[in-house]
Amino acid sequence: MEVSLVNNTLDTVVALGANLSLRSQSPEMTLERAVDAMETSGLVIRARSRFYKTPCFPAGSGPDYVNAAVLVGSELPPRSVLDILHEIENRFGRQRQQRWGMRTLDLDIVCCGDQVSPSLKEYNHWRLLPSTEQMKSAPERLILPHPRLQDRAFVLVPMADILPDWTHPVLGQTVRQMLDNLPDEDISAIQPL
Ligand code: PH2
Ligand code: MG
Ligand code: MG
Repeated sequence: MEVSLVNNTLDTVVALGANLSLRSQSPEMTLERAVDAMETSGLVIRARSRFYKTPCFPAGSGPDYVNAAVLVGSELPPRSVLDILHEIENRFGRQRQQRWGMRTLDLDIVCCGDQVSPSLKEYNHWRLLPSTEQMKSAPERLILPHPRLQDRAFVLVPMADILPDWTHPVLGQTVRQMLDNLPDEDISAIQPL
């Protein structure tokens, strides 16, 4: 499902991921229910990607993920959307322990139109952080766009289902162009369920 409105400041893209069952509920079912919960919480789901099976990043660090992306229309600022997402993560058994640890549900804001937040300087700090430092420190504030968006096929492939022509406000590339920059094997590893 593609939508024509791109880079509207109220268009928030949320990436969904899960790689642990929640009691007897599969990651796939958790994502279905999480989308329902987002709607019940007042977020309008304007488009939804397919669900994909994706190898865990970093490689070998856990079971495969199920990943998806949704386009949320909301009058709320991204910080308020994030509060709703965290509340849903908590309801779905999410425990925040380890950076990049396994999770029953992860809901991340990928971008909000062409907002760069909290500032270009802080965004660039996190985007350019060496990968060794990325393991050790995580931003306390919401950084937009998501600093690793351009590196992650498991975010870009689902996003290409819903907003292929969204242009990254700092890198100046569309979702399709960012995907073209990734190694073929990263992309072919992302399989629709
Ligand atoms: N999320 C992570 C860490 N690793 N790997 C995949 N395939 N998909 C994810 O959503 C993911 C991950 C931390 O949020
Ligand atoms: Mg997260
Ligand atoms: Mg995440």
